[in-house]
Amino acid sequence: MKLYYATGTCSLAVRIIINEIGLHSEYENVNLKTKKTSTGQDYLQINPKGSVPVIVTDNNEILTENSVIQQYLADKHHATQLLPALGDFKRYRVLEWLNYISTELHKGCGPLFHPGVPQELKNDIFKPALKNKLSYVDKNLRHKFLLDDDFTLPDAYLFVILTWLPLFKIDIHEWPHLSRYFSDLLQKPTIKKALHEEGLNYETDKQRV
Ligand SMILES: N[C@@H](CCC(=O)N[C@@H](CS)C(=O)NCC(=O)O)C(=O)O
Repeated sequence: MKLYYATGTCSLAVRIIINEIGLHSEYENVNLKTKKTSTGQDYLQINPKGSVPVIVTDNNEILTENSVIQQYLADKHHATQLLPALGDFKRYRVLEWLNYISTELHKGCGPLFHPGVPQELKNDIFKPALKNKLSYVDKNLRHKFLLDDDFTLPDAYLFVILTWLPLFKIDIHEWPHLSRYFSDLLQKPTIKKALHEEGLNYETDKQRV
């Protein structure tokens, strides 16, 4: 299997899931600006959408879309601790969060990353909208992870989004539960491994805002 990724982007969530399941994978970095991979391939030939993550399965299938890749990996490897089996209602709670994080939180960050969006619009519209959604998550984070004491697929995805907040000058300490959750996740061995593999270090709170 191979993961096409870009450092610190949402593809990091797939890497965390690969580590959680204990899979062996190759990794190839993608330059999202030039759409060239680190071995010089034209990335648009691999994924015409131009985005990461992409996996190439052992059967040479190319699979795109973060949430779907995560589901595929968990199902294929029977990682029911990350995504409960069909028929278990908790599966749909996990998918409910996964979808929320993908469509509301992740895509809510899009305009804040976009250099063409005027700062005023970012400050007046997009930042408050994202903060409202973070408040919603914070209110629901009464336990260790999103779904009680079990680390599941959306926790990996949420973790990655939380690493982006300093880029938007959003201070995670506004939300006590989210802040505690993020600090705990930074200590999780599979996340530490993923960060190390991508040469990232979000260790100290002081660096973050
Ligand atoms: N619909 C895709 C979107 C993934 C996405 O937004 N990836 C970003 C990195 S976090 C990206 O590759 N952006 C560059 C681009 O789309 O050209 C998914 O859910 O996997």
